[in-house]
Amino acid sequence: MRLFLLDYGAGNVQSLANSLQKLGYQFSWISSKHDFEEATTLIFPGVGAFHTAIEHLTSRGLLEPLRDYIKSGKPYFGICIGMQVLFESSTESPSTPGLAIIPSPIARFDDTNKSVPHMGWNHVEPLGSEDSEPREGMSSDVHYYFVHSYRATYDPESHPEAAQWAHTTTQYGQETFMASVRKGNVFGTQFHPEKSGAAGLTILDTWLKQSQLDRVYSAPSPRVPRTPKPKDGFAKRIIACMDVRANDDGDLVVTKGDQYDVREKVHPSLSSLSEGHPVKTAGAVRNLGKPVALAARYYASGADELCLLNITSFRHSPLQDQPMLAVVRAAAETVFVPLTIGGGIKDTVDPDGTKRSAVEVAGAYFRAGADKVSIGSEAVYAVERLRSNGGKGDGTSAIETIAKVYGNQAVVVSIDPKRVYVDLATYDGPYKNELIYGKDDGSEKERGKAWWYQCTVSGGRESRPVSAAQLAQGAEALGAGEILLNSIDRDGTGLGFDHELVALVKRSVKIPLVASSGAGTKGHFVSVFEETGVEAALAAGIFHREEVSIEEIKEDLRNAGINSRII
Ligand code: 1PR
Repeated sequence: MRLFLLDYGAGNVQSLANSLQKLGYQFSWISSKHDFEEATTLIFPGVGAFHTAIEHLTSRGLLEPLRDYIKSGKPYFGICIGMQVLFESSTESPSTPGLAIIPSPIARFDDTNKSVPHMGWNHVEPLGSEDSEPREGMSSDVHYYFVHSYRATYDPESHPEAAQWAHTTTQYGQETFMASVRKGNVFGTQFHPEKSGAAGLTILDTWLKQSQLDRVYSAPSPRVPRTPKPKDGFAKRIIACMDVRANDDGDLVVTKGDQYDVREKVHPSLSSLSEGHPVKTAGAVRNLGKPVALAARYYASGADELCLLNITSFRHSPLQDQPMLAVVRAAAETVFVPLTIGGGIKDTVDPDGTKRSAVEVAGAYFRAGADKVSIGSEAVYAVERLRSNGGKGDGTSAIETIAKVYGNQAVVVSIDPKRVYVDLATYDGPYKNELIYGKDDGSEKERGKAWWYQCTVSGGRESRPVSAAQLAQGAEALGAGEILLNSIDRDGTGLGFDHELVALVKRSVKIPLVASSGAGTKGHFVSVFEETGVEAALAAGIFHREEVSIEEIKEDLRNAGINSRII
C-alpha cells in the first residue's frame, strides 16, 4: 500500500499523522500532482473553510488530480472538509464549486435553538435495514468528535441521489445530517476519527485494512428515512485543564492557583522584616506534575478534551518557548482527543527583533499538534478596538487573522473576569443592564449588593473597561468559535462554577461556551449543565489532586439524564 495524505495547509493535520503512526502505518504527503498517480490509498483530512480548501487545491494544481484520483476507483477517505469537498457547493462560499461527486449542497446549521459550531461528541446512526455490510469499525454505541458549522442534510425527498451516499447520520437539535458517506471506493466522515479517541482509531485502522481488500462497496438497502428523536446524542464535554509555567528551577510544570495566585502561601512567621514591617514573601510555584504525563492520564481516564495554558507567556515570545512547543508535540502523540493551547497567541517580537504574527504563532502550535488556540489578553484589546470602531473589525486582530486561515472552530477566546461590587444606591455606570443582584440568603459579601464582571488581561493583573458579556459578544463578532469562561473569584476555591456569570455569557452568544473555575465536587458539574445549559465544563485542581475522577463525574451526569461520552 502507498498511503498518501493530502494537506491543504490549514488546521491540524498532525493529529492524523500521529494517529497513523500510533497504528503503525507509513505514509507520505502529497506534494505534487504526480503523487496522486503513485498513491494507492489517499486520506484527505480537513478543517476550516470550504473555500480555503478548494482555492488552495486549485492554486497548487491539485484539484483536478484529486478528482481524477477519486474517479479512478482507488480508495479515498475524506475527513470533515475532505468529505465536504465531494459535494457540489457550500453556502459558506456559494461562488466556490465543490467536486460535485455528490449532487447536493452543504449548508449552515440553523442556530435558532442551538450553538453553532456543532462542537463536541455525538452519536452516529447507521442507515438502512438490518444489513451485514461493513461499517468501517463504526458503532452507534460510542461518540465521535465533530467540529463544524456546515453540514450535508440527509433529505431523501429533495436530494434522493445524494441520500444514496449516506452511510450514517447524526442528529444535532432537530437537524439530521450525514455523519458519513460511502459509495464504491469513496468514504468520508464529517467527524474526526483522529480526534475521537480509541473509537476513532478503530475506524482508521478498519478502513485502511478494508481498503486493501479491493472489494466494491454496495450501499445497504432499503434506505430508511428517520424522523428526529426528541433528544439528540450530543454529549456534554468534560475538559481537564493544565496551567503550565516554569517553576523557580526553570522546569515546565503544571501549576494551580487560588484566584490566579500560583505560589505556595508562606506562613507569616516566615515573612522577612523590612524596617520593622513584615514583607509578604511569595512561596514556590506550586508543582502538581508534568504536563505530558498528566495529559496522558486525563486522556486515559476519559477527558473529552484537554487544555494546556501557558500562563506566563505574556512575559516573552511564545515561539522562543521551545519547551512549550515540545510539550504540545509530545502530548499530541499520546492524546487522541482535541487539544487546546493558550497563552501568548498574539503578534510578537522575538528577542532578536524578528516580528512574528499571531497567525505564525498559532501555526507553530497547530503544527505541533494543537487543534485549537485560546486567545486571552489579545482578545480583550481586539474587542476594545472593535467597540471603539462602532462594532466593525479591522481584520488585523489575532482572532480574525487566525480564524481566516484555520477556521473559526480553531479559535477559542479565554475570558478572565473578576466581580466588581457596586453600591446599588449610587451606581449609574455603563454596566447597569448586566448587574447581578446578591441573594438575600447569600454570603455576607453578596447580600444586598450587586456586581458586574470586568475583564482582565495578563493573568488577572490588569482590569480593562469591558465586561465579560461584551467581550464574549465582541469575540463572536470577530470570528471566535468558542468561549472559555474562567472566573478569578472562583478559581481554585472549590465553591462551584459561578452560575450567574455562566448564564449571563451563555445568553449573550451563539457559539459554544466552556464553564471554568471553581469545581469542587461531582455535583458541581451536574448543576452547571442543568442550570445554565452550557456545552462544556472545565476543571483543574480537583483532577490534579485526584479528588474526583472524570469517570465518576460522567457517571453522575448520566444518572442525572445528561448525555456524556463513555470510553
Ligand atoms: O493572555 O493570551 O497570554 O493567555 C493567558 C492564558 O493563561 C489565559 O487563558 C488565562 O486564563 C491563563 N492564565 C493566566 N494566568 C493564570 C493564573 O492562573 N495565574 N490561568 C491563568 C487561568 C484558570 C483556569 C483554571 C480554572 C479551573 N487559569 O485555566 O484552570 O480556573 O481551575 P479550578 O478547577 O482549579 O478552579 P494570554
